[in-house]
Amino acid sequence: IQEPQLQGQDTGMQCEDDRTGIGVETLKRAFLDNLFYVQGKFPALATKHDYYMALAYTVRDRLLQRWVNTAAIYTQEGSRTVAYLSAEFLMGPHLGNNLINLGIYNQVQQAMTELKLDLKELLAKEEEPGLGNGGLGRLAACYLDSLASLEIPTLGYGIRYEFGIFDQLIRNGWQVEKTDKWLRYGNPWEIARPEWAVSVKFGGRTEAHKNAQGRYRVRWIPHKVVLGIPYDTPILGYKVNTANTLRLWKAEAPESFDFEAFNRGNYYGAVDQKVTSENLTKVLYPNDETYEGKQLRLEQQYFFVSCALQDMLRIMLRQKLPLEQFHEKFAVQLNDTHPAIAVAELMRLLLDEHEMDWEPAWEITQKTFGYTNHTLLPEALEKWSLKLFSSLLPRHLEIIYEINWRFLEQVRHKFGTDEGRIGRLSLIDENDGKFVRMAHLACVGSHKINGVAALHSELLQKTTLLDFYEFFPEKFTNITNGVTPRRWIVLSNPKLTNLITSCIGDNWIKHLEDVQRIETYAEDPGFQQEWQQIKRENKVNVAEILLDRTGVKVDPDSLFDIQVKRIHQYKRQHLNILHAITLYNQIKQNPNLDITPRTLIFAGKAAPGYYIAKLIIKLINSVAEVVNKDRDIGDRLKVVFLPDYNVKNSQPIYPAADLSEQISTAGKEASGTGNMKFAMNGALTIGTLDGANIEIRNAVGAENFFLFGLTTEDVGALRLTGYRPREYYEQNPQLKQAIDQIASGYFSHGDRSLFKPLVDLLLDKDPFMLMADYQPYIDCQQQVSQTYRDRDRWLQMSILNTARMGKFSSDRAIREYCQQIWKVQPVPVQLAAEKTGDG
Ligand code: GL5
Repeated sequence: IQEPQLQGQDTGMQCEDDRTGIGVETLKRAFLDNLFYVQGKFPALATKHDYYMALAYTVRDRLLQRWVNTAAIYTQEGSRTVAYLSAEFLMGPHLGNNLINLGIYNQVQQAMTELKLDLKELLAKEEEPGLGNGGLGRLAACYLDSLASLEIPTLGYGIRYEFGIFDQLIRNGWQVEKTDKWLRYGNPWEIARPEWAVSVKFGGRTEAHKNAQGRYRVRWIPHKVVLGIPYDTPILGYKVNTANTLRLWKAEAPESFDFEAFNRGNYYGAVDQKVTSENLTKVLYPNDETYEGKQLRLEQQYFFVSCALQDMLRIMLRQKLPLEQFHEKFAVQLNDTHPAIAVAELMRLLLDEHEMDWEPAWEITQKTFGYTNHTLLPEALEKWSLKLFSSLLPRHLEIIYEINWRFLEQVRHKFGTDEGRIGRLSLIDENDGKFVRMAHLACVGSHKINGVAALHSELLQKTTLLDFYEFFPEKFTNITNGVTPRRWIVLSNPKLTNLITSCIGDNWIKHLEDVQRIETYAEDPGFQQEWQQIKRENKVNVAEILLDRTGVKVDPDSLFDIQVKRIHQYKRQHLNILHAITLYNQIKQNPNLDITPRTLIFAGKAAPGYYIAKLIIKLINSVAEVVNKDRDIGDRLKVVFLPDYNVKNSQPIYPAADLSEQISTAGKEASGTGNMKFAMNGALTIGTLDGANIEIRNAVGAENFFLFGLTTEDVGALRLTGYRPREYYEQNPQLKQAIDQIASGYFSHGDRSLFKPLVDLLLDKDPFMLMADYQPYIDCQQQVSQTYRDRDRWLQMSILNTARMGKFSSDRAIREYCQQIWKVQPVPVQLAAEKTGDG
């Protein structure tokens, strides 16, 4: 791995400090020292996990110098800061990433080898913080990496869930969920900051009172108070000294022991409050893009938002900045509506706690927030019943009513009394019961609203947020998602990294547009040969993983056709499986068929309560069971489901793909980010015109992308004219055969009832139009198979995909957020040693 040379470091062995030095001898010494003094072990007794911990602390020591310097400079300069509010941060393992960003991967590898340890094995010991469900949480993590790498002062604010996303086991083909106890053996990357704890109120009532100046004010008398304790993790940028902070909040009881209850002899009652308070941050809700109107979830959202805003106010006061400058000090981004209550909370803090008047408080609030929408799916639109909302946040409801009243007055002023429009725009939904609409609160309370890909932003303006777009079009913009090339190329695909760097140098790691320069080698036989060799080695690696975790042996020379993401009907893993069944039937009907051998790899979690998604997992495994053991099929087709998809398990997958499946129903996938990770690593995409696929296709060239299927307009038109899925089934013998086999128990040991709900859904309603897209998909897959046989053509396409993915770096996305929304500038960090010029 090519490594950055960090400034301000003495790499000579003699005078290196054990906590900052990066020479191999120093690293070894520091590592053994940490093994002894932190883990309390010596080599003869140490486990692999002890070694991992010792290494993690050794790396953390090297981060701390930068972290402390960064904080000092931000404090000293009172820098304008991005506060990224997100209910999810899916960070993935820290160790490998920190080694890359510190630029010490090779030295550490050597140090471990000299100590007869294998760095890869130690990296595998890290329990990843799975504090997110999927794309939205991982996007937040990529953005933190880019913000630090671009030297933008940033605080990430979220929740320190004690249990993150569940671990997935596959038992008899079904998903089984297991609690994710990621904190079990301790977390070396975080530092608790109990001195910055804050109190968060819930429930109770409000009352009016007069302040010292005789002015009317509101006081909130809560029913309960919970303490928020911040836990900080350093986020180091690549090739820079900037180390920003991810600040996650844990809930605790203010007084963890009730002496009154204890003295009454009620021991259990005495600890009760502690238990209920700590429940608040116990577990991440495992639903992706579906909200559940649960009280605990609203409590989580309000809890971390209130902690974050109080923390920002504390920082302002410490820096002696007047609160009128809140929006100048902080640009606060709402990652979806999960933190949207922040709009009402900032108003409350400014009005009630800091006695500001409504107008200035509202101006500050609107100038502070930006809102990113991440999905158009109606089931994801958060709304809270007034009953629940008022019982938990009575003061916020009053504030929301006031915001709404003033807002609707402006609407009337602009559009006249159009009651339909007013009803649609209102922050309160009165259609079927009464609810607070969180997306509306976010729109009204922010100065910018963005979607996450061009199509998605366009659809937001034309459909879900049309009325808001008509009212304040100037607030709307698009920022297409991106992913960090540090984790998703450099760390995941070291061989490809070395090949690219050997040709064009390593500037591309910070400026991914530069990777375009490998285009000149796209037809170079020597380069193609190396490209192919690397892909093959990456596939051999995944073949070993699959054998180890599933017992299925796959051929690394077959076409690796991969779909990894959350299991959702709209993502259409079941369309992919219909293709698998079709290939299977083709071979069975013609056993000598000369087809391009394929390995279909699936991975992904289903929300525990999402029955159809779980049935799709069962179907994939059931088809796999039949296909993989059929002697007629041999190595021509294999189907594998890799259990427990998470960041760690995904890292080897992207580099091993020949084909990336991005086959959602057009108009449903807001952006997608897996699509970007695959293409950057040289996979070709088979995909619909959905989300960022459209922009990826434009970037890599239509001739290097396998396009099929209905467009968003087609989907809408078909729905309007009356969609009859059963007709496609009746008119297409291949499709009919595949569906009939599923229905007849061919893949379920004769059980006809097992997949009936899925079959009925497809034939009667087919909400995601698999039946309509089936034949175009099969035809397109046929084209994929043919192209794969033309080795040179395929390699050229693969190289061009990587070469043209520059736009999809999260660095580009973050630059756009900085310029268009946050108006924030880089603040470079120098280490103290650099400033004084001595060591
Ligand atoms: C999502 C969208 O579904 C993805 O298309 C998008 O790439 C991602 C990040 O913007 O956001 N919305 C969402 O709630 N999850 C997503 O992955 O979980």
